[in-house]
Amino acid sequence: MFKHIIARTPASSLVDGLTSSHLGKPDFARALEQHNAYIRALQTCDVDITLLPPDERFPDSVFVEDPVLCTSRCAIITRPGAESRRGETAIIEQTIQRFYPGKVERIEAPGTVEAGDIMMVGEHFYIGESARTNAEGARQMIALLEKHGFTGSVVRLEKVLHLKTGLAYLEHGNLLAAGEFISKPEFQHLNIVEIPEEEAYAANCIWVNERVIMPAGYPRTRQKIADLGYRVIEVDTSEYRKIDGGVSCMSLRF
Ligand code: CIR
Repeated sequence: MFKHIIARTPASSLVDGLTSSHLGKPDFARALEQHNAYIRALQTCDVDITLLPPDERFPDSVFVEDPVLCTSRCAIITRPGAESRRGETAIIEQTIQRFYPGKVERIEAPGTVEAGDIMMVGEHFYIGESARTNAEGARQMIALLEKHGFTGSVVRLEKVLHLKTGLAYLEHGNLLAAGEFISKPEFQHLNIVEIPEEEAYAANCIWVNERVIMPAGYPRTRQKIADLGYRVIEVDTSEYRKIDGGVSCMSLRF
């Protein structure tokens, strides 16, 4: 079970967030409304929520998942691969120190890691080696996880931004997978729920205490998740999709 959520209100500079999509710029007013609805959805999940203030200097700082990995035993401050995002670690560190006194680790140069590339399955952490997380960052991350009694392994990704862009672990052995991840040998021991290509964006969901929060507008995925017995909560993330963000990116859950 998760007890804590950390999120950050988007800054209006969000409209200049990094993107690989051709969906146009986000509408800030809508993005703000969608963020409010996302927080309201989390409020129904038996967690306490820390909402950090916006920081205009960092357009992508609403995506708090990337600068820190929060586990049940330690927090690991990452070193984002995107240079414009590197300063996001400093603006969240004080909050993390409060939740993890004496248990904060960090990734050092030349390693880079964005925690959107990390998926927890029980005591094991899959680390995506991506355009943002390099081999040295993954190596350091695994060493730090092992120091705290966890295990880790590397998954190479070719097409998507982050590991969790195309994967979501919903506990109980259930793994949502899209595109390049459906056939990866390292996940075949799990119950792979295939997300159809036209709904690939919906592979990015979050499990929060037996609820699954997912993006609105993906009916086939919704049905598949509901068929597994979860309570499904849909939230509209259209403005975040325009800058490659989804429901997992907008919170830390621990
Ligand atoms: C970026 O490119 O870094 C942001 N525009 C999107 C980050 C999404 N984060 C995530 O998947 N964990």
